[in-house]
Amino acid sequence: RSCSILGAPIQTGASQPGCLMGPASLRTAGLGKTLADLGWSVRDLGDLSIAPQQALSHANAAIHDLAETRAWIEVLASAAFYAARDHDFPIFMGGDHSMAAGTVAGLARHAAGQGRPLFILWLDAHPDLHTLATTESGNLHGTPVAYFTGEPGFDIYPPLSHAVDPRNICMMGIRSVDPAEHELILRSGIEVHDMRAIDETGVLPPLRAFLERVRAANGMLHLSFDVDFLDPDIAPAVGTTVPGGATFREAHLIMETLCDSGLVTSLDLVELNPFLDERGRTAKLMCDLTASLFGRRVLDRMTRSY
Ligand code: DIR
Ligand code: MN
Ligand code: MN
Ligand code: MN
Repeated sequence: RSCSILGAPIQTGASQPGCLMGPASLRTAGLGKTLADLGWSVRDLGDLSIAPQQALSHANAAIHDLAETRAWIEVLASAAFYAARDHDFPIFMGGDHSMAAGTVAGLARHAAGQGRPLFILWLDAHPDLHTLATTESGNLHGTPVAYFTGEPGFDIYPPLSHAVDPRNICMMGIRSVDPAEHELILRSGIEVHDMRAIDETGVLPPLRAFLERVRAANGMLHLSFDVDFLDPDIAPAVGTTVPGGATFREAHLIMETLCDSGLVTSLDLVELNPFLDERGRTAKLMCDLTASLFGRRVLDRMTRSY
C-alpha cells in the first residue's frame, strides 16, 4: 500500500513560533524510513507554502495572523483532496492545528466524491471548537472543528464545500475546554471522552464503539493527532501542554487498535514544536506512534531510549 507524507510548516495559528520546524523534525526522526521499513511504499511530497499575504482585520481584535492562516487553509484543502485521491493513506505533518481546517475540508470533499461519510477521531487536550467570534486567545488553532462542521461565522475562511457531520466526530483526551466550546459540544452532538472518562473506562471501550460506527457506515476515518493529547512528561514539545494527558501505552494501544481495524484512511500529526523539545524525543515518540498505526507490533519495536 502507498502512503504520502506532506509537510505544512504553518505556525500562525499557534500562540508561539516553532511549529514551522515540525515537518523537518518528523523527517529527521525518520518518519519516512520508519514507514518504508514496515513495508509501505512512501512518497514524500515535500512541504507546502503560501504566498506573502496582505493583512486582514476582523471584528474580534484578539485574532492574529488571519490572512496567513486563511491562505494555509486554502492551500491545504486542495492539497489534501489530491493527496487522498492519489495515495491510499496521506499523512499531513504540521504545523499547528489550524491546518486541520484545510486537511479535513479537502478530505471531506474527497470522501463525498467516493459516496462515503467522513469520520474524525480527534486526539487532543482541547476540542478546538471556537468560532472566530468566540476565540479569546485569538490563536486560530482553536477553531478548526467549528469550521469543518459548518458552524456560522467563518465567512473569511475559504468556503467549505462539504461539512463534517458532528455526530461522526469522536474526541479523546480532552481536558481543557473554554465555556463557548463547552456549549458547542452540548449542542452539536460531538462524542467527547474527556480524560476523566478515559481514567474510568480506559481507551478501548469508547474507541471500539466508535470504530464499529465507522465500519457500519462504510466511513473513511481521519485521525487528527495533536501532540498535547499526550502527557507533557512524555511529550514536552508543544506550546500548550496540559497536565494529565494520555500515557505512552494508552497512546500506543489506540494506534495498535486503529491499525487492527484497518479503518484509518488519513492522518494529521500536529502541534509539534521542536524548539521546545528535549533532544527530539517528542518527534521520535510521534514517529513511533505512527509506526504502531502503520503496523509495527510490540515485539518488533526497536529499542530506543526516550
Ligand atoms: C484555547 C487553547 N482553547 C484557545 N487551545 C489550544 O486558545 O482557544 N488548542 N491550545 O490546541
Ligand atoms: Mn483515496
Ligand atoms: Mn488541537
Ligand atoms: Mn491541543
